[in-house]
Amino acid sequence: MMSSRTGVLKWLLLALPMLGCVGEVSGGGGGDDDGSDAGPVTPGADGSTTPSPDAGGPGPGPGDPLVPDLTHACDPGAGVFFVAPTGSDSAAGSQAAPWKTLGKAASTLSAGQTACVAPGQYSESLTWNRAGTAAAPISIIGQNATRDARVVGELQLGAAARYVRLGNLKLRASSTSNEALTILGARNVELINIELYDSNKMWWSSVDGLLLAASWIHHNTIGIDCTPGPCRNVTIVGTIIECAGYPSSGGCGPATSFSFGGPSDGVGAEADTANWRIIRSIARFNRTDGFDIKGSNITIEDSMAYGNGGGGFKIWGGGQTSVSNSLAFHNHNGVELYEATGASYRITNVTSADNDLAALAVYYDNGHFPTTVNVTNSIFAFSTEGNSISPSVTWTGSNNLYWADEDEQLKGGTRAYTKADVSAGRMPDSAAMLGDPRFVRKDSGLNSDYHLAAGSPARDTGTATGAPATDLGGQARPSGGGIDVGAYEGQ
Ligand SMILES: [Ca+2]
Repeated sequence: MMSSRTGVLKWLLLALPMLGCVGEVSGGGGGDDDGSDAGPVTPGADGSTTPSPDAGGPGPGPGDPLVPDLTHACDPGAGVFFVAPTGSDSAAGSQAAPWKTLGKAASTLSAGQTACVAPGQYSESLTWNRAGTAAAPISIIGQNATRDARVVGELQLGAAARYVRLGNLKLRASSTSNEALTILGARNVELINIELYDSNKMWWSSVDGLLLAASWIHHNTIGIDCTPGPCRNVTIVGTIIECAGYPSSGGCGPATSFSFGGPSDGVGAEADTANWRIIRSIARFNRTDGFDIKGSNITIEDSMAYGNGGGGFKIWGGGQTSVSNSLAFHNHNGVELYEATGASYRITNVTSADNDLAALAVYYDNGHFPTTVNVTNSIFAFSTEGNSISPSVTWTGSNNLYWADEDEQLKGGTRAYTKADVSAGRMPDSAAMLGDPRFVRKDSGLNSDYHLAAGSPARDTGTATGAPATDLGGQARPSGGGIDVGAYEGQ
């Protein structure tokens, strides 16, 4: 089973957006204490399996400037200590005489120092409350990028933790700890190449300054939960968040029953959240929403949300919030926004297709607030309903391609724009187009390829205004006769 999942996911990452043969992600043995579940998704872990943008999918490319390089983190030298299952906490912490626990490292290391963790299992819970500096962080790093250093228990970054880094580790809750990683009050945290599974959630609250890079969050009750917050200045890059709400013994797959809300989001950050950037990341096969982020100034780039039971990209706090170069398919709603005070949402070069309800919906939560949604160069296709907007929404933008299953392509309150309205130029966004986007491959499951076939009406019909210089696959935009509409630029 494990190797099957490994194969599927590695293939998926390398081949995205081909997405062939992915009917289901088969079950893994994530619950085993011996850690034999090596884990398939190691974006950034090694050159051979790192999905680069050129490979056509999210994930950090080699040398991604947003992903700290841990290659030499464990090189022996001044300030580098060692932890091994065979060690002793009364030892010197040298390579020849390593410590035994991460707890010893967490209570000993000071600014600029690193603990290198040897392969093996560490069954312990600990609170890390030390402070490094911006120039000299404190690091606890697994020796190998394969995450063969496994922690079973609860690792808590406490309120005094500053400039701390965790890398190359596999984390899961113990039978008594419930959580595997909680970040409560810490500042300036870096989590690099972390796998977290079989836990309640990765819990963040009162967090300011957090980088989650090249990581894999899977088979938890919630993937990442920010409750009650605040969680500010967060960057998630090259990370896959999947299978929330599924036990690790049961595998997971694309949602077949769709729902609003619910407890098992991939990312559930619904309180006091601001200044987030999601880049080259995937939320998929979560029982409810993919990315559910309520806050201001949220930016999503080069990312995917698919097979989630709720909204793929649910972004709903206001501020200057944007989704660009991203793909949503087979969710409940592809992109789900909400009215909010001062909200200005910008959707640019997004492809949202094959969603259960709408490609894009704008709802209201606690009353109506004037909300602007600027939509440019985007494809809304093959969803059951047309885009749905609540009455206080001003719909602006240009060069979008509409192809919802029903006749109404944009609707809400007293507004209803049919296919004829699109064709006749009566849409509130300018240069709107109607037509089958002619994806390279289209089927009823997850085997569609959302690149544009030759002759697609989305080819060369976009506007250069605001269009990213590369597409979701890292290819140059424009190519050919002009900017393409949607997440992919035909080459
Ligand atoms: Ca083009």
